[in-house]
Amino acid sequence: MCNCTCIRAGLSASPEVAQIRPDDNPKSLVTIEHEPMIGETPQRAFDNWLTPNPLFYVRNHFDIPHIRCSHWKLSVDGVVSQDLQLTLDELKDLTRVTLPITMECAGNNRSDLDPPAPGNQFQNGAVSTAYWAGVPLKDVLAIAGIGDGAREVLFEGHDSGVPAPGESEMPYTRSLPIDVAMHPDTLLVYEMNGRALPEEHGHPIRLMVPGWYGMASVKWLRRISVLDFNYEGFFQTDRYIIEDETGKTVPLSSIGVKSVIGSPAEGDVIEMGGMCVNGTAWSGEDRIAAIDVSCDGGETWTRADVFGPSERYAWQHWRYCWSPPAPGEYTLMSRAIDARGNVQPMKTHWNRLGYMVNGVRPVQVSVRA
Ligand SMILES: Nc1nc2c(c(=O)[nH]1)N[C@H]1C(S)=C(S)[C@@H](COP(=O)(O)O)O[C@H]1N2
Ligand SMILES: [Mo]
Repeated sequence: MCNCTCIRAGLSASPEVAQIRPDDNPKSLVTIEHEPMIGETPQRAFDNWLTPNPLFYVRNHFDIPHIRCSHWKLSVDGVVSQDLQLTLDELKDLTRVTLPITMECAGNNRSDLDPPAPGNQFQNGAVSTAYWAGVPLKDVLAIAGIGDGAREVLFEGHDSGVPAPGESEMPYTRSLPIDVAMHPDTLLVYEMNGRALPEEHGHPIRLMVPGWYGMASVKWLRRISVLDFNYEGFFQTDRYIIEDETGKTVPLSSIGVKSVIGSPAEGDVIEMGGMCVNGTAWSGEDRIAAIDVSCDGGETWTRADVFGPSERYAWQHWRYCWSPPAPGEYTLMSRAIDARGNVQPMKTHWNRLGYMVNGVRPVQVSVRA
């Protein structure tokens, strides 16, 4: 771990975090890969609305770069009136914004796909929620002054490597359309749940694009370039693309509306009497409007109760209290709808790279007398 002062200086909890305390005694991530480090959030952490930092899923393409914040500077260049070189302190002097945001990796639940798709075989755990604090990207771009003809903003991380056999060495880079970059909720963040951004999550500064799959939120930022053309790098044209219903390939952006049942788990045996089905639901395009639950394999649906915080960019906890009518085998399902009318699909649209696995996920349970 990096021991530089900016990590130690972040230890004071901000007020918004005091309300909902993350687990103080975290264990560890479920390892998917050691080098580069990839790990998912363990199931028991999903009862927490906020994911404790050490249990927040990690998805790295390359080795974690070790950055000394005293040496770190953020370059801003390209189609701008003046190039910038900003220190961490200069960024922190800008207006601070804090938002709770759920981030989901585009490959979350990939292991559900049949036939399987290549890539990290994530189960449920490549999704987590934190309070992120930082500065609106638009405020930094305003200082640089966006020039005529600007179309996109490109973000370059400090990490680099060979992303696939036959490719050359490259840094992790992705761009955003200018309107997304200028959205007031698109942030350059330096704090996570009231602590300095941990090394594995992009220390000292990462981009945070609320509502988009995780790949957009570039970690360990070193350079931001305003472009007058559309960037076509590896992580936008070879990866993070999906075939739509017509077979056309489109880049991933917003997180698809999704709900999952946290408990009971697949194969659980339940005693007759009352019990609660618990879960979470989220959507990139809008807040969650409702979650419906079926206990008969999708024949009939009943509205679940929501509880806990309801925030535009964060997941919604829900429960459905159920009294099984008789002993036997039951198939439980949940289906979310967001305020824009996007309905969680009954089946995931299978795709070659295994992204956006947001179909309804049945859970089989036995009820005994
Ligand atoms: N620089 C850099 N940024 C990155 C990545 C990366 O490998 N390098 N991975 C992306 C992907 S695919 C995801 S899902 C998120 C994961 O962020 P986390 O590790 O903080 O959960 O970071 C994104 N930003
Ligand atoms: Mo990801």
